[in-house]
Amino acid sequence: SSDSGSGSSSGGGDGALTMGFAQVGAESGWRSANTKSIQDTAKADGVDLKFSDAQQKQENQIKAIRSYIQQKVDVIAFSPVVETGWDTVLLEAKRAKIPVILTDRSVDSKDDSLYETFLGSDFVEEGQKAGQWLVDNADDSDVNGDGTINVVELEGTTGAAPAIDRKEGFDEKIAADSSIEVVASQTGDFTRDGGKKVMETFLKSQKDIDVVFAHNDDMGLGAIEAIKAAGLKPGTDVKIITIDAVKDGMTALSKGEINYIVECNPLLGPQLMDLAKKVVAGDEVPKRVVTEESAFDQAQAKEVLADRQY
Ligand code: GYE
Repeated sequence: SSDSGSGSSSGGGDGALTMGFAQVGAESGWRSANTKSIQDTAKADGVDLKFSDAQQKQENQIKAIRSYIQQKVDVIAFSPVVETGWDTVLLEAKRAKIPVILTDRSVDSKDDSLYETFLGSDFVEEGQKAGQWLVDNADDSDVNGDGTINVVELEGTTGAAPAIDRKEGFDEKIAADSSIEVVASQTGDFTRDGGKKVMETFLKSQKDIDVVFAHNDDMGLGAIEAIKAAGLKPGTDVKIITIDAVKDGMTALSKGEINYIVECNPLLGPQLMDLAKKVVAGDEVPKRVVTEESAFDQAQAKEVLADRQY
């Protein structure tokens, strides 16, 4: 879109591009890899990066964005912790003629002139890949052998795009097999501790859990701890499907403690800096840039583990 952005050479002072980045937090291995990618690329590209960690709180992100507006940065990028409630602050950025790039997570807004572009994964597709794997492996996944595949779901942060979309994609695919049933679903806030605590309550409240679907590796890793503490064998007595494919997740997958991981690529730094330079220069950029990713079973995890960067 047109009027926001080009020509604002303020902020840096020395001519360097100044970016204000409002990060979600440090809730997961994925997030740490994402932060490192952004910081490393900014450094390598000579981008003056102002970085803030919102500790998974929207109000902190809004505060950070307002301070970037006040500091007259050249471009604001952020990964919105939840989908809704951004219009006011994004309008403030627009009025200040500071372009905004959504990174990793998107917003749910009717007005798409409030941001230049959205760079990130297709979370619905990730959920679909997870659900499709379960449908394809349904016979092996009825661990308790009672004809029903009881799935417990560890959801990401309530209201976050990846939590909403991954659930949607998963549900869509498992609908093809009436023996698969999600018997309980609760948020673990994308953290290892959250996943562990929710899994502990599931293990008490649910009978015959066959499968855990965790919206990220960290919650799946927390669930593994809870499953072991209950005297069960993760990956065997309870099948586990997760999303991200960070090193700890891939290690558990190659050890047989997780059964399938859908990849979500956190290394968004290079594409983000590229888009930022174009946006600030007033060049056209696509409204949506989707990251490429794949998925891994246990054998594939063993093959790629040694080369995994994060
Ligand atoms: O999957 C999870 C992180 O928004 C894609 O956030 C990201 C998700 C990622 O906490 O581990």
